[in-house]
Amino acid sequence: MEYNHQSLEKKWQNFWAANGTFEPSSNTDKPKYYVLDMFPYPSGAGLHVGHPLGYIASDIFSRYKRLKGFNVLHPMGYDSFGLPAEQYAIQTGQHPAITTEVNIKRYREQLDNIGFSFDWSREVRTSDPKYYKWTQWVFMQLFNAWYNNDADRAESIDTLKALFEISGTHGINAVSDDNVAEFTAAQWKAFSDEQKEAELLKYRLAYLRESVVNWCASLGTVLANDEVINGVSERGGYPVEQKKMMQWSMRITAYADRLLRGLEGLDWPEPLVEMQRNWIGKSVGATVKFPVPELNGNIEVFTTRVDTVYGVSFIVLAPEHEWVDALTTDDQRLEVQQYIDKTSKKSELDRMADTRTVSGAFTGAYAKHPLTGEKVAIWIADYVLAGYGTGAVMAVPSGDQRDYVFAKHFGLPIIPISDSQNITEEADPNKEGRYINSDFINGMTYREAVPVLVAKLEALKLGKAKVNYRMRDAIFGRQRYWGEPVPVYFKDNLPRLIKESELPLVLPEVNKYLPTETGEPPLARAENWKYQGQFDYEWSTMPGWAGSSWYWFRYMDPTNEDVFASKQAVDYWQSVDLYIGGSEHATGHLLYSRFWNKVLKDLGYHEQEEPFKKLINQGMIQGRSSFVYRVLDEQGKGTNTFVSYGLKDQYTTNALHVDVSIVYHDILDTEKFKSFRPDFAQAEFILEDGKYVCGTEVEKMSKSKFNVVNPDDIIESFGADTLRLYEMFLGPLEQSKPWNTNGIEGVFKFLRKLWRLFHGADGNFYVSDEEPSKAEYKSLHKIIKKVEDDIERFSFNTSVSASMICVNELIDLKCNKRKILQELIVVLQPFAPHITEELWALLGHQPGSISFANYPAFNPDYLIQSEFAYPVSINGKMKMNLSLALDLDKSTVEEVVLANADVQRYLDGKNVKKFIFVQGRIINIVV
Ligand code: ANZ
Repeated sequence: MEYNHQSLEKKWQNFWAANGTFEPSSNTDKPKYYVLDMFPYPSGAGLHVGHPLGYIASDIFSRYKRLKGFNVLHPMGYDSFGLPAEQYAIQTGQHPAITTEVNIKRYREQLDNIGFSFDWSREVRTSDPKYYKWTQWVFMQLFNAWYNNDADRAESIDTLKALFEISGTHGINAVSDDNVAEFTAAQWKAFSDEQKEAELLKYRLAYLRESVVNWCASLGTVLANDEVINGVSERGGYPVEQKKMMQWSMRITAYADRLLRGLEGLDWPEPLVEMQRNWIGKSVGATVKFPVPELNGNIEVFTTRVDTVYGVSFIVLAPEHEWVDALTTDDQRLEVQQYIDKTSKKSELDRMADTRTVSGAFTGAYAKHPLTGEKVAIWIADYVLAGYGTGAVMAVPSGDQRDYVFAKHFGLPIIPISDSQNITEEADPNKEGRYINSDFINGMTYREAVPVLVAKLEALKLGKAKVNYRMRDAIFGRQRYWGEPVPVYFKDNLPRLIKESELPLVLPEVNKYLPTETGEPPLARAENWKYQGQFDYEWSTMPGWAGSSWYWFRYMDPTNEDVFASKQAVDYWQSVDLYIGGSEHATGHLLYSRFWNKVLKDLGYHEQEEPFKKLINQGMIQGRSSFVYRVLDEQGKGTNTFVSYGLKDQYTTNALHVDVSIVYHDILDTEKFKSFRPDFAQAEFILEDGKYVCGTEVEKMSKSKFNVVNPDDIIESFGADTLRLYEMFLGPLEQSKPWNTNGIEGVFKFLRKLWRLFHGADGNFYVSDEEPSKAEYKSLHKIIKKVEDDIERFSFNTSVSASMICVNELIDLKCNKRKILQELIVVLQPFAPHITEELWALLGHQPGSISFANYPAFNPDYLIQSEFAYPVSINGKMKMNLSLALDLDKSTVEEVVLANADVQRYLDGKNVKKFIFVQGRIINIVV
């Protein structure tokens, strides 16, 4: 029987599906292991060969863990709310639910073809009301919670209300908006219901407030900072402006320190951990107040260098700072207004990135230095960001580079603060400078000065120590249709939750997927969509990250209608042991998920501080594009002639992408090329050696570059097992690497060789029950150990090449021993599950699946070399090999060799003159 991948792979895929092979048992004393993939957004383009890379790796690991005796949860689902389906709906009027359904079907077929061991009975779809009911429920938990700094955890909002009842805001240590009121218990009790609600909203973990957002008018929505690249939207490249809007936000900043501390215990790639650290951006410093007598208040700044306070020569506010208007004098008003207009067009990222241009405007006003009492000019400039610290800085041109450039540009004073450049925390204490020009820190070093200054400012009530985080609260809303409705309605202009029993709040139908004429989000179009027939619902929907911030819990108990996941399921599966996905989610998804996980833990729904113990980022598979070279005429216009790569420098040409499916080993199929595009029908070719050679380049895999390779095509020709092995064989998992089909035949050949080990020369299945030789055992145990070690450290490419070597060795040894081959296929099963399943069945293990065999135990004794196959020569001519124990002495060897029947035949009765023996090397008989 020949190796027929097509029928064999389908057969086993159907078998696994029909038998629920990969549904983990709920009744087992096996240890659990949870392997999770970042679930895909089902796009219209389907999967290309780059997408399954991570899924193949996680599948190999899942299958390996099953062989190792674990009860493995390995689920898959779809992150199915998202912009592309909605953009398509806007263009075509087709409901995004329909587009999504079609795309999911296509994804599922493609995934099924690859033979993954997913437990599809647990599939989730974030756009399914049965799922988003629980996303809405999580939102409710956040709305009903506040962060108690004293307890360092979130608590029910009821405990805050109770504290207000007893002692008002006195002694409350909460994370909240800046503008919270101070009140006594009596005042609280006297508040109207609306006043109470408005005040509580400033503490809730999910809250509504006016914030500056990245508004993208063309997309009709607010974008997160990481969705804005160089001032335009990541998707579509539309302009983005800064705008103040009422927005739902999530108080992730309450968790800044826990998110930072939690990173310590995680087995994650270091660059990813570093990105999260930077994103959280912890800064230890102080706030300092600069009184403004005219306004009867203080400008507060945040500084990491309070020691430089004597070098302050001006103050800079962000253009959006709430005091700008009040401070600006009539003389300066026009200039200030023009400056504000100009900067409002720049995104925050642009403002941070732009370190070359110096710009700003003087408000005409002055503040008082808190220690010297001197006048300090107040400026505005866009290098100061409204949302960081206090949105105001004390400028020290002698200490800070940006302040220095600014002072030089506008001719502002530069006050020296020390006798040396080295006056920082990191400086060598021996060389460290000392302060000058300062009342009471003169002569001190940095380390001495900071506590003295902080104490002094605190005593004056003009400053205090402060830890700041770069991270902001996360905007939680989109003015779009295709997302989860927020389970909130408005009464007296205040948001209120609908009842839990009213979940899910189902996405209503609308006549168009666009904002209304008055600029309200699409949900405002829904007819008769009011809470209790009278109150408006929230019209924005949840952002893309809502559904993915808790989905790993739902897989634990996907059909439960009473809770997001039962206590029993959560206690059993706990958290994800291995998470594999792309590095593009380094900050967004992975921070939000960690945040929601912590909130749900604080509220008592589970006990894990972190959701993903180990994480691996797979690299990207890039495309390998092919090019043809169109000859240009004198006017630079394209002709109908195409010149082969090696000759192109003799002409003026224009390189064009050509579809990789009509190029074989870099040679163009010229006939197919003529039908590739109508204008190529008359194409003529200048060939080299009778062939048209294409140029190549490694680029992102994308339709527009004609370099997309569909896994279905590979599977059709070579099978899923070959695809799986080949994707791993391409190189280390974490690295990016180009797809190059040229090597795939080699992998396919390897599987055919494996198949042939189990079949006799007549093609029939045959294995021998004889006891294997030492050499055969050695080959087997080498691969048992190698694959185990490799899989444990996620080095799959080396496993594949070692397996190829092993099969070659066994072929050389003509091994067809059951005892060897049976264990070999268990080792290879995670990589090539179909062929091994078939061979397992042929070996007689029916019914059943190789998925639950035991990974063979490695025995190091087999690797110790105790025998050697000596080449035996007669008069220097090699005649045969003879295996002998390595520890035999010369006389014993001589005795054994000369007694051997084959040797006797070669000697043909001649007299042995000399017996040469080199231990572990050769035997030579001289006659
Ligand atoms: C005076 C000073 C002197 C500063 C000196 C630095 C060096 P981190 O937290 O490490 O990023 N700053 C404060 N708020 C800002 C804002 N909203 N936009 C732009 N810059 C802001 O850095 C904090 C430092 O960045 C603060 O310390 C402040 O400048 C500036 F020799 O204050 B410093």
